[in-house]
Amino acid sequence: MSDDPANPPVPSGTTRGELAMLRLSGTHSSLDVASQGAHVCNWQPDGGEPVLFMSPKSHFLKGKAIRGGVPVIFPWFGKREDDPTAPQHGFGRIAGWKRTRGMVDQRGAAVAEFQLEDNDSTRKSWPFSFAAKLSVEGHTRLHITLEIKNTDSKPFTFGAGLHSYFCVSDIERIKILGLEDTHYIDQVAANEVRKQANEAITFDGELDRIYFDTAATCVILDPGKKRRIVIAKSGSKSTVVWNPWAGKAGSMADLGADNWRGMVCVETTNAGPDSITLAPLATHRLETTITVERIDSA
Ligand code: TA6
Repeated sequence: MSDDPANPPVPSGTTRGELAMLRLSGTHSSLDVASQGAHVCNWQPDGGEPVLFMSPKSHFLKGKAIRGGVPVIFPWFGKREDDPTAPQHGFGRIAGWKRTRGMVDQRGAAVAEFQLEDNDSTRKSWPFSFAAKLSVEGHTRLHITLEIKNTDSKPFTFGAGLHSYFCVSDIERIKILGLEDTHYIDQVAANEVRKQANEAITFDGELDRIYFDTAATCVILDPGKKRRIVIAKSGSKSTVVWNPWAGKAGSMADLGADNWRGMVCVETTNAGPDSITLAPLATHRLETTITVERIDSA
């Protein structure tokens, strides 16, 4: 059971703030998922600490993005070039998804499924018919799949992401492995394209990068928590790494100047040049699998 103030235990079929929240306690881990955004808010292996970061200042209000967990980004990543009024990261994370499954299965895995289809509101900002399904399994690992089906009569192109926030001991003490020698768009340097040296990613200030042409598994090495978090993926050729640092965090009401040290985002995405074009009736699957391994403090 979570004793983390940012992730108070919630019984299954309950609410957090204004949002319906499903809580499932499997044989190996517990899982909280909000129906708004089909948003995985907490995954905690039994006997371990929460793996996903949740800001203690996060709102749980209808129509507002949740600051932490795994926001579902769809049908665009970041800002809309053609419509500055459109919500950043699309409507997927703030829409009301329909829960179609929620149980602990016979293996003891906590499993849930959510569906979202186009409606008058979505078509106003994105004039296409689609069927989206978010599946999550919390067991010895956390496995999340976002399926997008084109139910329209014409092709469409979209961006997407599983925008995972991870709990870390201290952003200045962790390393991220897996993106060595990989090109990235540097979103804190006028979107310049740069190349990661043959070394791990470390943090000494705001960092916001869209690594592209990469299907690599990433590892968050966290000696302070004596653990490695392994993030494997499929259906994605881009990985976004982000920490806002003190300045930007201080300007974010739902994060605050004293919560940025304990988080890092390593996001499984179709972002930047990795947008997806689907023909009618075609489906795209974006998957992330998160595993936690104990290490001796390095
Ligand atoms: O994680 C990459 C990013 O696009 C950053 O630029 C930052 O904006 C972050 O997403 C959070 O976005 P949000 O709309 O949730 O504040």
